[in-house]
Amino acid sequence: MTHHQSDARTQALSRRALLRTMGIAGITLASSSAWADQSIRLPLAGEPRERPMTHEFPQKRDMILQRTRPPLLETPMEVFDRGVFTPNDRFYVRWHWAVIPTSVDASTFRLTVRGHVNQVLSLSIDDLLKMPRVELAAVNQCSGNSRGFFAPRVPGAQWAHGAMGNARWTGVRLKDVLDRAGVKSGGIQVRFKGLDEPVVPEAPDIKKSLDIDHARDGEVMIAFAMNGEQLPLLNGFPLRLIVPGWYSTYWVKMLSDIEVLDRPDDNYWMATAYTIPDTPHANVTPGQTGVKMVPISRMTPRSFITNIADGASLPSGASAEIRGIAFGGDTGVAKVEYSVDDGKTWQPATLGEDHGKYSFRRWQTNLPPLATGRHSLMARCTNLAGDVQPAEPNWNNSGFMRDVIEPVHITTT
Ligand SMILES: Nc1nc2c(c(=O)[nH]1)N[C@H]1C(S)=C(S)[C@@H](COP(=O)(O)O)O[C@H]1N2
Ligand SMILES: [Mo]
Repeated sequence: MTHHQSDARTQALSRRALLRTMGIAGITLASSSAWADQSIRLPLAGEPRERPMTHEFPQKRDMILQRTRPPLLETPMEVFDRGVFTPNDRFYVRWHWAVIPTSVDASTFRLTVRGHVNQVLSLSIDDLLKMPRVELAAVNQCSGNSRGFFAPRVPGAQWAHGAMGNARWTGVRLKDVLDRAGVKSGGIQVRFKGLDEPVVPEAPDIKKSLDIDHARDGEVMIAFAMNGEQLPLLNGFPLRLIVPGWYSTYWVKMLSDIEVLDRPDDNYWMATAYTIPDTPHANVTPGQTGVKMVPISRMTPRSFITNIADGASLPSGASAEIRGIAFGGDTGVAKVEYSVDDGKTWQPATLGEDHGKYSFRRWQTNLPPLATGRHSLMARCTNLAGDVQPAEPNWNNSGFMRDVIEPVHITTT
């Protein structure tokens, strides 16, 4: 099947199921006393490395608690070991403002399309459900995923590798919605905003923009379903933007407002926040000044070993399976290789099923028997454009775009 074809499961997504009001009113988003007493140790660059686990957020099971208000919940690595799609109730959560809507009534919800268009639209979920549907698998990754490995440390959430997830998204093409409104000539960008509002009125509303050609490429999607179910509230119920291959800062949640602009968007969230050095891998030296900054955009290839934790010990002489996930960034995975000798030599791993170029891809291999001692296991992904993960970590003062080969250190005894 092509990644645009719906499968039987999502065909079955009923109108009723999608229009169900998502309400968590009455459940406090974060009752501080209610953490599970469990904690998890993350292999971060600096202390503290312990994080509490929580199961107290609506529609979420055990998650790593990075911050309570706004909710920042991380997916533990073991979840990525279980399957190529990240379950909705283990999918990471990130919001900027502490106050987010705790319920949305899908039957009265409207998506506005306005600005440089022939006709202003106010679309109900029902209107969208009547339009042609598309589906694709895509990785949603925060720009700051893995920030906690930056050395020297940078401010911001100290994520390990779990500010990412892969899902099958179902919705309508943004292009079809824009065509319905009729973009006037001179429309050059499209700006997106969700229902969340800043806590203080002077703070800038979160708005993100895409160039008009990108917005109309037929891949950018307004999604109403994730892995065959309505979106969890914390992941943007009832609608979110999907920008395949791009960092999730553009994947606006609770999408309620689309504005076609006839001038470049210079709002804070485009011009100041989420910019990166215009250098390979957004890499600079700490303290370096005078670097040209550009908005973050495409993702780069990454890969992870998911079944062996850093610091694990394995029996020597026995052969062990290693496996994991990889993604190509803004194109597909061409190959995943592994190394057991600190990256001196590399062998190809076996790739799992291809769910489309924006999806996670599973990989696995059997290690040769290793001598007693310490070893570092590595995986590296090359994408279809020939881009390969670097051996040296990048650094920038926002902690964005980490994509280095991530070794897992083990001891064989
Ligand atoms: N409305 C809204 N959309 C948003 C954000 C937000 O704060 N508000 N944060 C963005 C960022 S930076 C990330 S990483 C993703 C997180 O998506 P998730 O919570 O579904 O994993 O949402 C994006 N969309
Ligand atoms: Mo993000």
